[in-house]
Amino acid sequence: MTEPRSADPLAGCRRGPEYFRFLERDGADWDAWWDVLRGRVAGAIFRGALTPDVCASICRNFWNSPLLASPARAVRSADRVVGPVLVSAASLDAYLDDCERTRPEIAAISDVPGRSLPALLDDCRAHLAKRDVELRLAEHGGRQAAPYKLRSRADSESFGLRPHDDTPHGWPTPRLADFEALRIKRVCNALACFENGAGGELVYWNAAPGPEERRTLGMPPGNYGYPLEALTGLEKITLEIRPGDVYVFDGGHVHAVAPSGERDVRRTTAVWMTGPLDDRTVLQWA
Ligand SMILES: O=C(O)CCC(=O)C(=O)O
Repeated sequence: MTEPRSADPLAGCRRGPEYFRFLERDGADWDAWWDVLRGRVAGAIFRGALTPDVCASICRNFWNSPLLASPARAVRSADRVVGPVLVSAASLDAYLDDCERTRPEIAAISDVPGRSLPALLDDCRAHLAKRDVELRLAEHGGRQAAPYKLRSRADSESFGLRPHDDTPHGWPTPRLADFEALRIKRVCNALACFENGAGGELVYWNAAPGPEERRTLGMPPGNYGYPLEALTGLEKITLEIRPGDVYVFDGGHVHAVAPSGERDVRRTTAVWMTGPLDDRTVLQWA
């Protein structure tokens, strides 16, 4: 069977079945996480890694946060964010200012009874340390990035996030050129879901476009979303995302958040980026 003509520009950037899949586990499995970071498999999802009580407490803190009142740097009006938004920061210094401004509030929102996200990240750090790999926050000029941001999206009719990738090809690099995170070998997205209604799945296409494919599609450097026509006919995974799930995936593959099936949806997550800087260091930032 011939592929639809529109899928041709991305035909050369597919991966085989051993790679293009999500490992699915009940609870956290840091070996699986490590397999994603070192490029053995596209993604991993840990179902119920956070308990319903932890998720409910974090949501309560998030929706009551004083920093939510002015989501000045949110990318779209439907977003509610506590934490920095790197891609829309005016400069690296402005981003780091935002990291420092929001750090105490992010910690306070996450500080709930039970095993919360910081405890899970400590486990991940300890697991990597056993492999002689240091997990640390990305830095610049002695200042540290945020560990994650908290974000809620409220779309009901359109994609919660349009198809995009998170490689540096799509970043506004001149402003951020000196950030060490730009030098990582593989960009991975990591998330923890605290609440979600119907819909809002992660849609993940078998295409990891590089600069050449982006040029063929007519996408200038820094362009964010892929045209939907370019994805027609491509293999994809649609992954249900539930409260309590923690997941990580290769951010070089085109991915999107599906529309919600509800009128008044809250899809609230912690979001961060991670990836290996070298054989001994994994960076984390938001
Ligand atoms: O919310 C998700 O499941 C995916 C998030 C994502 O693609 C992003 O933040 O770039």
